[in-house]
Amino acid sequence: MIDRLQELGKEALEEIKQADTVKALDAVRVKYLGKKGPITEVLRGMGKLSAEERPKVGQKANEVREEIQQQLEQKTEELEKIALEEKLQEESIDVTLPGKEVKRGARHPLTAVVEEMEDIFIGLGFSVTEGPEVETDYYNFEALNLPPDHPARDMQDSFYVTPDMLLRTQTSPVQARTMEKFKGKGPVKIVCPGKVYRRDDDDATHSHQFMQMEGLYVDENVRMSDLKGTLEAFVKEYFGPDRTIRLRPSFFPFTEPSVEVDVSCGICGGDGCRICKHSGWIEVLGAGMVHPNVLTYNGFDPEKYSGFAFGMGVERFAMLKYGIDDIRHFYTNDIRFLEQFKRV
Ligand code: 2U9
Repeated sequence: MIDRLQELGKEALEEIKQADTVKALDAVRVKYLGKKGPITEVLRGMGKLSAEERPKVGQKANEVREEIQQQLEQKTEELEKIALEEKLQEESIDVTLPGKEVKRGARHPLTAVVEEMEDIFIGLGFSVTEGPEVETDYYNFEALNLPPDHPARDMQDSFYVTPDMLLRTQTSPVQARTMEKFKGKGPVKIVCPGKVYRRDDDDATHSHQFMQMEGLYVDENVRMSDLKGTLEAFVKEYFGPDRTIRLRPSFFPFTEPSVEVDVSCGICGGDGCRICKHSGWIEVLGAGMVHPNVLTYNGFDPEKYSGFAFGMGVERFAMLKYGIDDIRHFYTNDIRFLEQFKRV
């Protein structure tokens, strides 16, 4: 029996030596030291031994067991050390390698321009208000004094969704909705930026979808001079302090009187050049005093209140400031175009 134990010990130590993974070592442990292992088997048969043999065999069994145990521990430690070293080697980072370039995005130029415009108007006491892009015929036209036979209401000029609903053609319905919400009590002082839609053929200066920024100020004693001062302050802040504006008479159904607003040319300083078509002025805005009918339709008493309104195309302002010659650049998403506005 002692020989058998000796043999088992030798076999186990050999297998431990051969094992090259922790898993393989575990299998050796189960094989030799497990409940069903050969050493346990030998110990179970000790009952049949003489009293003289029994302690000797017991002692040998314990020795063999301890030896296997100790070798297992030592080998486990070795293998774990090797595994750790391999892992560290695998995960090591070469800090001298060049880093991967992280491509950073940027605001779309129209977003940047809208935000800049908003900031200027906020500085002049306006709040920013937004509204739905799919509008009812009522808010888009009727509340703005556009009679049913007005050419702008032609089905051919707007994107109608149903006979009564359309993609808004201007942001003015947001002002109409806001006035209604204020229930005839001023002041209302808001700017409304957003997308608008018109059935136009796209070319260098027209887009069937574009952005507007409109403004409305309704209060007691609001005058044309307030309109002029507000727009002048805005233009100077947006284009630069050396720029001025001039007003020319015009017509819009929602304002009376109505004006067209020009800004002095930034290229020639007003002397006349190719950009301003030799006039020294560039048309940038429409505006006027809110028509009494519009005040009434939207719940304000025209005897007590007056107001001014204005509207502008955001793309036009962006094109003039950054020298962009085609409105379609804003919507074709050419990265070479967009990248130029990273710092704007
Ligand atoms: C209410 C009352 C009045 C908004 C106005 C204009 C003049 C105007 C155009 C400029 C270029 C549109 O983008 S564009 O084609 N806009 O000329 N818009 S006054 O007047 C309002 C709006 C709402 C309740």
